[in-house]
This record gives sequence, structure tokens and C-alpha cells, in this order.
Amino acid sequence: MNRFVDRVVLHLMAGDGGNGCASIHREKFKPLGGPDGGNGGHGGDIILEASPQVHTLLDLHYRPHIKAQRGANGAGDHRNGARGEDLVLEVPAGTVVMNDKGEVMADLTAHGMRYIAAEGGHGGLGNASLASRARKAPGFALKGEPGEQHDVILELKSMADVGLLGFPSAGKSSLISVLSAAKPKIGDYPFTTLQPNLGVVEVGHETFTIADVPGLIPGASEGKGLGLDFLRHIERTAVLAHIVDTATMDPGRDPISDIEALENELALYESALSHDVGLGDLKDRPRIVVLNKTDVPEALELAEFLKEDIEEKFGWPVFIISAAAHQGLEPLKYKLLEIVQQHRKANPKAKAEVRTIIRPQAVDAVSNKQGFVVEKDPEFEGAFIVRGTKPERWIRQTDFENDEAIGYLADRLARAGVEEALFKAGAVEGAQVTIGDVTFEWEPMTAAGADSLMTGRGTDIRLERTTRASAAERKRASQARRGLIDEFDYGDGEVADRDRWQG
Ligand SMILES: Nc1nc2c(ncn2[C@@H]2O[C@H](COP(=O)(O)OP(=O)(O)OP(=O)(O)O)[C@@H](O)[C@H]2O)c(=O)[nH]1
Ligand SMILES: [Mg+2]
Repeated sequence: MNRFVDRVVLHLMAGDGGNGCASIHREKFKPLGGPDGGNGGHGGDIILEASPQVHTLLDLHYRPHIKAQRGANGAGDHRNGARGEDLVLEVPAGTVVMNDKGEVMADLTAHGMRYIAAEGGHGGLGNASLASRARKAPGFALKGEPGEQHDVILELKSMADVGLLGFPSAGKSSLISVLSAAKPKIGDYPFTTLQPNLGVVEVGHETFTIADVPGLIPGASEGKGLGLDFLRHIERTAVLAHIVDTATMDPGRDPISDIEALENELALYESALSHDVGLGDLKDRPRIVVLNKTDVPEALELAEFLKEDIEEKFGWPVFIISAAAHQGLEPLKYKLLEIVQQHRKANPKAKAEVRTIIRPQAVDAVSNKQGFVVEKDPEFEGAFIVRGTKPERWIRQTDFENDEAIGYLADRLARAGVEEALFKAGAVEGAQVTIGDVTFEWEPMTAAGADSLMTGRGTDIRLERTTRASAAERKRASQARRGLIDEFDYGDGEVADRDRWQG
């Protein structure tokens, strides 16, 4: 028998972005070719997709460490790195995705629904893409951004319309086996059912699904028996059916106290989902009571004797059946279908067309038009923290070994208005400013200062090297000086773009 796993913690590592390349086009007689470094490819995402092919989270249980492919680095000659391949993990419909704080991030209720659980890092731009009027031959490129890394918790909450509740051996599995084609294990010992079973019930042209979960006993909420863990599989149901054993010889047990005992446990079950699926708590779900095993004469007597009392006491419809003898099943089926249909009308199904759930954006990026916020650092007097998707990405993409790259970053931050926002927030020169993982001393630039930080040529040594001319180049240069040839005409029909490459 397959092991059934309905909760796993996954350690996700989306693909890192590839690094951009800083390269200068080199050709004989063309010492000052333009920047031709290609961009790094984006890292692969890790995507969860609800699929009809899988019914448990077992596979993921055995390989909880999941890593998507990184993007390839850019290369010279304008070659861009390939994108890392996305990794699609199939999960059963009904899988709820939570972050490590237990907050629900997505609920994959319909087949085909997708959720990007970890996003690949952006590839870094190569120096060809970074070139601009002011920065003609950048001597740096942007680094690939690391892919997202975090844990997610997956919980399977089966998609059933009807949930069966009852003591062990009450006949839940027997009932599902006579109502549907499902063939769960049936036994005359308690806790025969160790994993939820789903069955499809046909009533005329209509169908609904029914979930059989392991039996509950008093104290289940404290972990007695198999505990309440399996109740998550009946959380989405439209109706709960109490299956009551009216033939039990157990002293101290009778149908009414059985129902009350399970209701007590149910009241203690707290659903993580109640607010998100709009179904409310399990304890508020409609109920019916099914008095089973009435093929036993004393049991039938007891059931008929208690029927009215139960209806009055709990206010729920009561059905007298025998799963073993297939008695009383038709009225039960029709009643269940009726409640399920009412529920479906009131709760239109999640639209399967919404295939990809876009990840919720960081609050700051949504609420703020600029895409970032400046906050006072709660830990240091006079220090500030800049939060926002973009500035944080820019930091991650910066090669802090390269002055020119740092200059580019400073320029970018100033242009995005971070500088101004820091001033407004009361930051002064030398203030400690943190963006993402990096903390630095703030040296404000005026708009003019920003310009002076940009150098047309850059500090890339490959550029420096081009100024150490070869013999052929020296010859060209002297010919050009004497007006014999045009300095920018390489004789190959291609005229170098002075404006762009000659600073
Ligand atoms: N006489 C009689 N026995 C029944 C009836 N329904 C179930 N049983 C018997 O009761 C015992 C338990 O039945 P199951 O269907 O396995 O009970 P369950 O509620 O699924 O039990 P757990 O999975 O352990 O919680 C088995 O021996 C069944 O044959 C019935 O209508 N009449
Ligand atoms: Mg069972």
C-alpha cells in the first residue's frame, strides 16, 4: 500500500540569475571596439501545479530539497546566457501552500492551477546593455541575482463534498464502499482506516465526493488515537455526516453521547484555512446523523427509539441505515446531494482558468508609487533602511569590488529618488543606510555630483589595455595624425561610432 503523506516542508532554492558579462569587442586594427558583453539568463522558478496524476505529497516527502536551474552567464560578442529551466512540481488538487510562518500563500484547488513558490533570480545585464550616452563603455556588468530561497509548508486538504465522522468501527469505510466504487479497507478492529479515502457517489446524473477519515475517539484533540490531523481532509466539505454505531456493546456508549463526544473534539479543532476558503469553522458546517448497523435487530430498535430525540436535541436530519445490508441508502444519498448542491450554489467553484496565481507583491512596492520606502533603523540612532523590490535587487546585482559598478548603483538610486527620500527622512551625510544585505555610509550626490561619478571610459582593465597600442595600431595612429587616413575608418566599410565609443 502506498504511504499517504499529507504534510511536507520543502526547502526551495530557485535558480540564481546568470552574471552579465563585461567585455570589449576586440578586433585587429580596432582597438576601441564597443562593449559587447551579453546578459545573464534568469534563474529557473520553482512552480507548484495541481495535477490529477498525483494524490499524495509522498514524492516530495522523499525529496524535500528542491533546486531549480541557474541562468547561464552572459558572454562576449553579445551572447546572452540561457534562462534556467523552471521546475514544475505536481501536487494533488487541494494542496494548500503556506510560508514558514504558517500563513496561507496559495490554495491549489483546481487542476492546472499554478503557484510560483520560489522565484528565480534576475540575470545581470552585460555591459553592452548598460552602455548609455553618459557611460559609453562600462567596465562592469551586473551580477546575477540569487534565486529565492525559503521553506514552504504544503498541506493536502482533500476536495470532498461530504465528510464522514465517527468512532472507530462505526462503519464509515463500509458506507463509502457501498455508496461508491471506492474499496477502502474494512475491518472489525478500531483504526482500520489509516489514511483518508475518497469515493465518488453517483445520484442520477449528478455526482458528489465523499471522504472517509480515520475514526476519532474522545481526547483526539490531545492526540489520542490518530488525533485530529486528518480532519483537514474534511475541511472543505459541504456537510459532515456523523456515522453512529447503534449495535455497539460497549458499556458507556450510546448514540447521543457518541455524537456529543465527537462534537467536543471538533470544537477544539482549529482550522488554518477557515478564513481563507470562506467556509467558516468545521463546527459550523451542516450536519446529518447516520445511525448504522440496523440490520442487527436490537440496533434497529434503539435507532428508531432515539431518532426523534436526536433530531430534536441537535436539530439535524437523522437517517437509519445498514451499510452491510444496503438498507436506507437512497434517501441518504438524495439528502446529501441536496445539501451539496445548495452549498455549490452558495460557493461557486474556484475558477480553473486562473491558472497561475501571481505572487503577492511586497506591501511597500504596491502602496508606494516609487517602489520603495525609507524607514528609520530601529536599532541605530540616525540610521535608515531602504526597503523595496527594486533597490534591493540593484544591491544584489552590484559587484562591490568594482568602483564603476558602485557608481552606477549610486546613480540608479539617486535617479529612483532614494537620495531625495533619504534627505526628506532626515538623513545626513555619513548616515548609516541599509538596503537589503548591505549597509554603507551615505555620501549624498547632487544631481551634478551624480554626473561626475560616471566615467565614460570606466576602469575595466581590458579597456586600459586597449590604450597600450600594438605596432600596427601605433602606425595607424601616426597616419591618422598626419591626415593620411580617417582615424575612425577601419577600411572595412564600418565606421566606428565616435559619439558612442570615444567618450
Ligand atoms: N452488522 C453490521 N456490521 C457493519 C455494518 N457496517 C460496518 N460493519 C462492520 O463494522 C466493522 C467496522 O467497519 P468499518 O467500515 O471498517 O468501520 P470504520 O468506521 O471505517 O472504522 P475505522 O476505519 O477503524 O474508523 C466491520 O467489521 C464491518 O463489517 C453494518 O451495517 N452492519
Ligand atoms: Mg474505516
